[in-house]
Amino acid sequence: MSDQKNAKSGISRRGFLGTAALTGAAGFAGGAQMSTAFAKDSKTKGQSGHVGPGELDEYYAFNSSGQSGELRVLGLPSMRELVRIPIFNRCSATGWGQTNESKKILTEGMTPETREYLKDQGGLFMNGDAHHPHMSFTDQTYDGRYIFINDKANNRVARIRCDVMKTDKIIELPNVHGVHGLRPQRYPRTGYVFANGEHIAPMNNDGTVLDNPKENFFAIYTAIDGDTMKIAWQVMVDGNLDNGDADYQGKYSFATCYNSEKGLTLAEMSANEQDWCVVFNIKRIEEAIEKGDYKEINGVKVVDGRHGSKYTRYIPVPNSPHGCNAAPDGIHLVLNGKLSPTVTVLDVRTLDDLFDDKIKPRDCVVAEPQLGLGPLHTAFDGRGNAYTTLFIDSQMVKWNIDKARRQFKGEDVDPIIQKLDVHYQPGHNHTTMGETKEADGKWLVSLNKFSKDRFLNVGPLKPENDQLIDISGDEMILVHDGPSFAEPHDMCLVHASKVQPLSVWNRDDPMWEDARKQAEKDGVTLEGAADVIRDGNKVRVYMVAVAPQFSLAQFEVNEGDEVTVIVTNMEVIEDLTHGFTLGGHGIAMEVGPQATSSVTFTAGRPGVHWYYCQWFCHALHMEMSGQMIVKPKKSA
Ligand code: CUK
Ligand code: CUA
Repeated sequence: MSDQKNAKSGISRRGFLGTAALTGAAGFAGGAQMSTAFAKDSKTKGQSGHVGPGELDEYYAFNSSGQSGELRVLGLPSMRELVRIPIFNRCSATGWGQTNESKKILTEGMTPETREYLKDQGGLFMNGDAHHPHMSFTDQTYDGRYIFINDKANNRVARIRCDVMKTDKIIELPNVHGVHGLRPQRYPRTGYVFANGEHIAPMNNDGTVLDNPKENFFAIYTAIDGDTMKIAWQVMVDGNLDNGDADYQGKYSFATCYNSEKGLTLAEMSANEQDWCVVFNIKRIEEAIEKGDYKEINGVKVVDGRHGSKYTRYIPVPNSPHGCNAAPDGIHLVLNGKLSPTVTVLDVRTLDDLFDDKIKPRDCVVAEPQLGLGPLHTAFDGRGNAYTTLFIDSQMVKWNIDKARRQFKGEDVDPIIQKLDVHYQPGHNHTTMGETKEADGKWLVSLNKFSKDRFLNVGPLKPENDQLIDISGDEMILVHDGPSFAEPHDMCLVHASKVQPLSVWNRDDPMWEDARKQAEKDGVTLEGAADVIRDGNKVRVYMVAVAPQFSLAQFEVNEGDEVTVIVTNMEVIEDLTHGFTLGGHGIAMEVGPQATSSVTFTAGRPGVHWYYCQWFCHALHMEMSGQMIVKPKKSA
């Protein structure tokens, strides 16, 4: 199949994508009649998605929440939401963004420039755009340590601890504008977390260079050390960077580019019939860092990976490619054409020769099947089949990688096995364990951007639709519609056996290290505290929560004092969370079993103010309360 043909189809569809799909008139690819057929099928054959009362799901689904800024944990196949993990957002339930513990995590990885910018604006970003959650790997499969996730809005990468399902590190990436694609290294372990800078900008973006994007504007690829959450190195590249993945061997990583033109307008960005996939040679980049072949920019070692560099290769791909997905066979990488109806398949075994200049970039392409309109992302079943989302066609297409290779060589075979209507306009899709060597081919989730008529009308802002599809048999069968709020982009489907979360916190957890150090200085034992420590106009109020009481029923401060309340939950049994809410002060925090949480505020309102536990914990939960007495300045 010629690139010419692909490119033509891409161009002919560009108008469609621009005028219809992207303006909200999307979704007239009729799915109604098909959905009835599949709903009936799902009752009669295939696996059951039903998980009865008291039964547990087989998989965790770590679901990004896009512009909601958090991570949602679902059970699969039930698609029940189990918990939400705040990351880049502000959370009313847990106090994320307000407790001292969360503020430390939200601020310690900020660049000095951001810290300065936010100084008079509360000190924190209040939003994030979380796209790509992925679990850490050991030896090509999930190891249950961490989930890493990007914030496209404010150039950050966060790490979530899987033992407590809480965010423990957030770093801002200097030199980067819009962290989009994110993937952990698969082998030998994570290791690096690779993050794509989506937007091009001047390297020193201080206002001294404002124009001539082709000459002066670049995108930055970042490798973060997942263990320390420090930046290991960055690579400056031509074009922009969209999605990415890493290989199964620990040698190469990849990023798609949809704006090789370095354009500003839509017409400029989609002018070329081919953009590319950038391949990063990890070993050579590490050698460059060792030898000193880099520039230090804003405190980071930046390697030059532009055209002609020995650290990168640029493989032409039609047309504005989006998703980038390594197959569990450890051999194939699928680049999803978006404006081309094709996906481009690379064989990673050819890459050594490419870097040694023995072959040309397009010699790495071993298949380029035409699948349908708007291919965005691909998932795998571990049996040699791939599943690609077709945004414009509103379909999931199942195809066979080997057949696609044979077709590419000229054999008369059709790699497409089945097309299933989804509802509507799918972006990412995910298979159970599908990005690991343990891909088990049981379930597929299609993250559809539009739900239109699939749920009760909730007004103009409608949910997205995460659809569960049984892929265990020869045929894909639609099993479940799952509404979700703005806006899951990506999901990570992990077998439950890989993750062993705690039920109660360990008292020596580093999360409240600062509170513990302060308590020691104050001569207070957190685990048995009922103390008010005055330190000038700073007051530290230490208390313990055991249902249904706080150890302090009352404390007194002066108007204008800076008050820190430190609450330790001494429950030893699981599922006994307490909280601390201070009325009229905008203060609320979660205190999990065996955890300490703290919050600092100014006592600005003289009078009597009740605090209470807002987590229903006991028959006498309503009585779990106390009073803060604020003495007015004149009487103090
Ligand atoms: S991107 Cu959203 S549909 Cu941010 Cu992973 Cu493709
Ligand atoms: Cu403690 Cu409610």
